Amino acid sequence: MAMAGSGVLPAEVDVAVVGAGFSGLYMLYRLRGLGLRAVVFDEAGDVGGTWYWNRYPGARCDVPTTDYAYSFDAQLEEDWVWSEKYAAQPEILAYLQHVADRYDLRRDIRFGTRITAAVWDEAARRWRLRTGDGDEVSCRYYIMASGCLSLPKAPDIDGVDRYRGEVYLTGRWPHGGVDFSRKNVAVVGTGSSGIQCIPLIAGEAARLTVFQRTPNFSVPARNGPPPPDRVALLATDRAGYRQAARWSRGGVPRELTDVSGVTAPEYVRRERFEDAWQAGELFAILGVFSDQGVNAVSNSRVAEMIREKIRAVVSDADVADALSPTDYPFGTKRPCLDTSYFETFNLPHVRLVDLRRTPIVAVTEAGIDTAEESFEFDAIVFATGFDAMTGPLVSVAVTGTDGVTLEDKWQHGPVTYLGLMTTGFPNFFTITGPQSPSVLSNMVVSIEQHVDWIADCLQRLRAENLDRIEPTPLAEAGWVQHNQDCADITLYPRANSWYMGANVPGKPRVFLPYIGGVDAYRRACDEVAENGFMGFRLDGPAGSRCNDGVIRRLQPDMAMVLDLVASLGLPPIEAMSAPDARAFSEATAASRPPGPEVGEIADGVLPGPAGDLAYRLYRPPTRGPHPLIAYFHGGGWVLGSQDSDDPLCRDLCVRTGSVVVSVNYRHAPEDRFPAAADDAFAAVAWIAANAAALGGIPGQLTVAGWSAGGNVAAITCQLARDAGGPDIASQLLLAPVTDCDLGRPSYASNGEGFILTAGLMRWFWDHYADEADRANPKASPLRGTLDGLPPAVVVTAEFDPLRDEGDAYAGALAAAGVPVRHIRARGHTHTSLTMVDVVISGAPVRAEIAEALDSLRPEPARS
Ligand code: N01
Repeated sequence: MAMAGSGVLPAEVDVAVVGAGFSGLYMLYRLRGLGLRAVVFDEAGDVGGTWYWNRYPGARCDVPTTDYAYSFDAQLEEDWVWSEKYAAQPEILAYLQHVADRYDLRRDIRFGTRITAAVWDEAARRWRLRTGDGDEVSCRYYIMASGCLSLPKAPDIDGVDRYRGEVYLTGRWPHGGVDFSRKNVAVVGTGSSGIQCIPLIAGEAARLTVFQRTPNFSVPARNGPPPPDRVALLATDRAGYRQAARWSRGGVPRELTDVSGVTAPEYVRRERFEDAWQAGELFAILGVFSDQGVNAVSNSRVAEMIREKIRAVVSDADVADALSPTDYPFGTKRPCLDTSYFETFNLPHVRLVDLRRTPIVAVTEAGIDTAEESFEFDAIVFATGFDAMTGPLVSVAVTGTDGVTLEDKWQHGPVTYLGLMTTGFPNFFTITGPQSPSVLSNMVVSIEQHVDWIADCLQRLRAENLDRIEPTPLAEAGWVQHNQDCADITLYPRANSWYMGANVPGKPRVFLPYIGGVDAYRRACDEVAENGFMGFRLDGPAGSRCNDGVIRRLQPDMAMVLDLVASLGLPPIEAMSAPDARAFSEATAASRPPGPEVGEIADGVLPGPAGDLAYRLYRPPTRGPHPLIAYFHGGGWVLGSQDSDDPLCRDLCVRTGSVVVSVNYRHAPEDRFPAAADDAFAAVAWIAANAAALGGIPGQLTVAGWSAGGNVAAITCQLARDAGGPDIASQLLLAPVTDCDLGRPSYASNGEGFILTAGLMRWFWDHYADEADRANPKASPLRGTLDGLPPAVVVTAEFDPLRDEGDAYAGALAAAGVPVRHIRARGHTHTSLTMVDVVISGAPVRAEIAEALDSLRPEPARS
């Protein structure tokens, strides 16, 4: 057989690797270091991977070369000097060839060899691989280092085979280059490949026609010498710089901003944008504002400033318009770095055809027919992209345990643990696989992290006399969920991008990479390994073991908030006096986002049993009358006011279309049990009696509250039932205090580290009620009689110490025959749902709450 490696292909090796690009080369280097027998296969004629195939004019990296290089060998770094900030393809290929030579890697690489099939042999605990030449090799471990963007998408246009002129695919460019001079050329596609090659082809061709289906955001690369500041940093502290990259969000050290694109003044927004524009770096333009990836308003501000730049460059206003993306948020399709891309469209021999206005009908023998015109060309360049991330993996017929193929298993989208392995395919690893940061990061940093993790794993298995590793279904399902949670809080799923699989007809629409960040991802992988390879089943001669579990269960934005809170090292509230605790909670509330706009906000007072009670009324922007919600704030009967849950009340008002009346009540320790409950009951009676005057629909009153407010809301419903009024249509209890027993399991599992602690709850109870009073249903509504209560929406949060008592209340209500919608907020904490526009993952839960409340209303009142 044809081999670039030396000797005959061995029948058995320890490890087989597919791909000889950045991943495969470093993997081979590490495997050799472990003394494992390894063989690498690559279809290409030499090393390089992406940089072997993508030889089109203008092909360059889009992460600066100071960062886009291996870091495993400081001497290699010292010895290799990049000529440019963004090196061109020949230089990157030369670098990888140099690496192959330097470590004598080629002798274990079979070039021109494609692996077509891989079958797991459970009896032998080995993979059996078949090459395109029909050879077979068996290996203990099988590693796909096949890249994320290595399988070009076939141009899905009618008649492509009919065309008689020259056809080029950017991802499979001829080695000798192409001479476009004096030719009439078409380029189809305006992704990164199109945007890089279009200016160069325009510089050579007699005529160039660009067929654009979706305009792309692009930023001038400002290529030149490698950035001197970073070169200097590397010279003084290379190790520190690389370590910072490994623990950065995207694999390039960068200071993250906390400037919001929503609240920052315009001059600050422009200044920050202009700096990023001048920097000519993807991570700079993707990080102008802290919230541009998750907030549509913030994002639209960056997008509009880029469109202004396009309009300033492109002289024909219609062409500028067509080149300006408007129908997806900035960054949600991979933005590009360019050199004179938009300027190219000012050249007289370059024409843009906007396929949105005149779609391609077919490729003909002579050129391309659109709905309006027939074009003839000497050459067509397809820059039409790739079957990204999953394509290269499922293009090999990989068959795991029980005869299931990877393609079958992933028919609805990739299912992995850490983007490294997948259940049912033991000893099979993917480097930068789907559900790992990969394409959203500096690839080289992510590649090194994966290779190191896999190498360390194989070393541990050998040391422990184990030889089989496979993720558990539980761990895998948890990781898939976590990936989706991370993507769901961003704007990314809104775009038809290759990140979503949307560029390949028939491919499932699933967000493919992990968007939680290189740093967070590395932490998760490290924790898994440190916890006895949590979520993996390990087997071998030494026996079998499994520390099963889910590595990330918190909602990712809530986890970030908790990390931030922990980093501040704040004193515990329970160590403060009540006045200090109130001042502290008011100060922290002052810096939060305000919540949505409502129609009207008005303050007032209503009569309470021991004097006036202040309230704040929120009216929807729509015409009334509206349903009414009497709302009671949280704060453990000690803290808070009609002001404290402002963002939540606005959100409730807008989502439910209700007038919300948020009532303050007397607080402990000044006014102890049962002052809060008595005030709440009196307030509800007054609101019900004044429903029409408040703009509410009489008979449509919901009593609601969060935390201690949920406690007094629940009690009010019991008191109203016993007193024969006021008439309450429904109750909404958000993470309510329902019982004085602090011994439930959720107090133990969630009592520390989730903002509301067990210690703080004790402090609240101590301030509010004597021991003797706590079991009274007016303090612990769970101990009251529950039949005949209004229909309830009860919301409990997975990581709340109060979860179990909330669950118990929902269960007891249902058992008493009360209609209940119990919403379990997965991955959330006690405070999550109140953190409007901070914990974005709380929004769908609040939407569900609004829908649940609506479903409890009588038919005619439903929205
Ligand atoms: O591919 P793409 P790419 N008719 O999928 C269009 C990396 N990369 O090779 O958007 C008409 O982005 C398609 O239109 P639409 C980088 O991560 C990096 O350019 O689907 N048009 C789109 O305009 C990048 O994101 C560098 O509506 C059709 C284009 O073709 C990724 O690789 C350089 C069509 C494809 O764009 C992929 O980039 C190059 C059809 N039937 C690539 N089908 C660096 O700078 C597709 N299109 C390092």
